[in-house]
Amino acid sequence: MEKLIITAAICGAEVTKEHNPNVPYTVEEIVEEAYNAYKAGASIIHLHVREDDGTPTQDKNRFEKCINGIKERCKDVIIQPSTGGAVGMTNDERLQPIYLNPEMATLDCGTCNFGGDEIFINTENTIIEFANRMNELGIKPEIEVFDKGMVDMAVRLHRKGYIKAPLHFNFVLGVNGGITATPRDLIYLVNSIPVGSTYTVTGIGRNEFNMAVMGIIMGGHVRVGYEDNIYMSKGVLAKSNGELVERVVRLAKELGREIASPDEARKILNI
Ligand code: KMH
Ligand code: ZN
Repeated sequence: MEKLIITAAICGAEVTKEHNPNVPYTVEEIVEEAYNAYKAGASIIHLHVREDDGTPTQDKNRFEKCINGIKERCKDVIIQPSTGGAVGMTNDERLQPIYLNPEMATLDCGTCNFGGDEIFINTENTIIEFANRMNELGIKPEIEVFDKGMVDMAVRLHRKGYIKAPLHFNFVLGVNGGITATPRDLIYLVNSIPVGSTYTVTGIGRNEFNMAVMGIIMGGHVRVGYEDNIYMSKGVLAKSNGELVERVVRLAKELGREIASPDEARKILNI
């Protein structure tokens, strides 16, 4: 089996210090959390950024400061800015970090409910626009999938030439409004992607580590981090993103899967 790529989603847009005081907001905190995850074995940092008060932002300058800081501390890590941002942001707002020419960025491939009254909107034309911008800049998209129809959307846009092979998917299972975090549904997603694609598995909340194990044993890759889950176990907060990544490294070792370095991840993902 290929080595395991671990992505750390260190910050997200929804979780706050009220949920876990270690959620990073400031540039310094974000850089420190990226370093904790990298040191523990993450080769990709999935990046959202915040204002100092925790407000999610897609501001290019704020991203630049965080990316520069992360590159200084984690010299070879792959930085993957979010183009999803937070619910309610405009497309132009969301696209800002791609103009910093990152190696990767997310490409959210459909609309879904996002808990409560929230709707995360990605129309077909939005997805095409984002894919076109990323192609122009030579950025590898990570196709974000919250439900099965998003795989089909990505495959259709791939056939039309908007998304280039080899495709790389991130299956996010367990969002309120998305596909459930069950082995049955993960297998359904994995069986629906084109041969030669790669995929990462992300389980939300208490499903984070169950889904990580599925990703490890099925030959996929794994994402963990505060964006998706803030606990080590029921009621026990993770002290850092590093602690979450360390557990994935331990599980992978127990299950006989080696961990990919950032350069090995680049080869696996064809970056
Ligand atoms: N914060 C969510 C609304 C992405 O990073 O591309 C969108 C999200 C997906 O987190
Ligand atoms: Zn995200």
